[in-house]
Amino acid sequence: MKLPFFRGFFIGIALSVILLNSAHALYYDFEKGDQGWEQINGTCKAEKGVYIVTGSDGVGVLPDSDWKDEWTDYTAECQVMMEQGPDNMGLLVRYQDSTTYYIFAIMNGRQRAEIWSRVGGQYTDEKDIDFPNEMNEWYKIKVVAKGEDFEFYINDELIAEWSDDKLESGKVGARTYSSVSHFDNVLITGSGIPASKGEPGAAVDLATKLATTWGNVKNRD
Ligand SMILES: [Ca+2]
Repeated sequence: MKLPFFRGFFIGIALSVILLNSAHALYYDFEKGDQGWEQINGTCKAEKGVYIVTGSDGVGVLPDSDWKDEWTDYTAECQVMMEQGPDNMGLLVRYQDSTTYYIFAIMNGRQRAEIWSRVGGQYTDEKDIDFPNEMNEWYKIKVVAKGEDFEFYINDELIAEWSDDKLESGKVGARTYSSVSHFDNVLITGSGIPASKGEPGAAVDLATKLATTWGNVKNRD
């Protein structure tokens, strides 16, 4: 009578491991350089374990070789810190080229967060949210993109939701406007996105544990 119970128990654990870790990530911690990130505008460099973007319209994006256009829905997050202001630092999603993307930015000068679109060079201020913020302080910003629906988080708190259909696909980048800003721990999860070496959660190690667990389950037969 005990065997079926234990078998179910172990299968349950194995399935939990699969479900908890099905979201693999692209992950950039910049500890060993820029990890192939491409400077588009302004000055972008990896230094002392962070990615520093400088300029009015300073833009760096992850390498094309890491990305597939079919990854339209994803969650992108990073940590940001403004060293010199006064304007803004932001995460880019659905980035298609140097003139076309969505921006989620913390604006130091205006003390708020702002959502912008830029399409063919045409900027639109889509949404503004009051958000007091300070120089030299790290913030975690996150965008969830799912079809035409978007969620925006700062320090894991949902601060805005928005729907838009202008841009259906595109990768992730970092941007500054009239600031020197630091970016770190860029993490992108979503369906089909593979595991990265060193990503939080160490998916490869868990896969090994999972195989062991399944082996144990089989041995119990
Ligand atoms: Ca780092």
